[in-house]
Amino acid sequence: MRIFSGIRPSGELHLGNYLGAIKQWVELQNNNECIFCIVDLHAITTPYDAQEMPQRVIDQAISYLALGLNPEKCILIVQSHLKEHLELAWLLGSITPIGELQRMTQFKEKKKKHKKYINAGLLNYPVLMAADILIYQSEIVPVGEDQKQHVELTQTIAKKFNNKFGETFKIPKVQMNKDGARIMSLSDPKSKMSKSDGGKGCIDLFEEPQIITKKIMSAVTDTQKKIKYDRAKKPGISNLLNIYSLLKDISVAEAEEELKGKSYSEFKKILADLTISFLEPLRSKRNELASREVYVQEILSQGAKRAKIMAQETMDDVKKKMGL
Ligand code: AQP
Repeated sequence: MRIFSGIRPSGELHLGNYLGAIKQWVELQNNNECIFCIVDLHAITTPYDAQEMPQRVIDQAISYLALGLNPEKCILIVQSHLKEHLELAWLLGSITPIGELQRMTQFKEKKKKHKKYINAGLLNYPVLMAADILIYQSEIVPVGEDQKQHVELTQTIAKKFNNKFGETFKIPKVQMNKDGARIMSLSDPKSKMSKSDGGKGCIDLFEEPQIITKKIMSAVTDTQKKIKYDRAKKPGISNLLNIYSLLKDISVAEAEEELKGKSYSEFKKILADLTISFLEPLRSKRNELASREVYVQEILSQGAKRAKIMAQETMDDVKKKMGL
């Protein structure tokens, strides 16, 4: 299967990005043709620092490698290195109804959050995302739940194009990791863990162990005592159980069984230690790679060369079909 997915270099990668997306990528690269992207063109649709961007991109590539992406098994690219993504986005924009874009949940949320930064790029984000996916004739898009709506819009756009101009694009399917699809904020377990929220609710993958412990120990729970999964009534504890079961690769029911009789603070301490020991080897790998930036740049430039061949093939076909 051809697979595509990406993450914005808009901050440090967090546990939600890992459990929702990257964990799946690491498994999928073994038996599929995967393209994983650093979507910097999407990152400029919300406030960012242009001076910091080049380093953010390289740091994210280093993190991808440290987390287990293997350039011998997958293609790693930076979105802005391939102008074909933008070219296709413009063409797809011409068949995408504005109403579809205006009803996207992410657009509505980001519009509320960045009141002084409501730009056309933010509205058009899903069209560029559709281009990212369709340009490689991707069949599967592994993402967290928050991106499901955008992949569904990609399907709509692809079908519309195929109907109007003739069979061109494969229709991609969304793939979500059942339990990791939505990791919630530790400080507000009704909102998703998010890079730009940072702070107490978000565990960065490479942050200091003492800080991880502090954040988990102060995670919002409830006034009861029982460690039981119930998203509606016990969102905090359910989120912690979810994280625990994913890090241990066991089911939530097994996690409940293991933790039976423990107090909330005992559970939090166990989870903090587990998270730290899970992340420790990844941190060492990242530190080791941090001194090899030239090697990492080379991986990205090789990735761009390989991806360009696929992207150009699709662009030639699309332009011909559209009479351009
Ligand atoms: N909390 C989450 N739980 C599960 N999956 C998540 N993802 C993000 N947060 C969670 C998944 O990670 C991938 C990359 O997302 P992104 O950074 O490109 O965009 P995002 O969804 O907007 O991520 P953030 O962390 O919320 O970033 P900001 O704050 O910059 O907008 C996607 O597959 C996403 O589903």
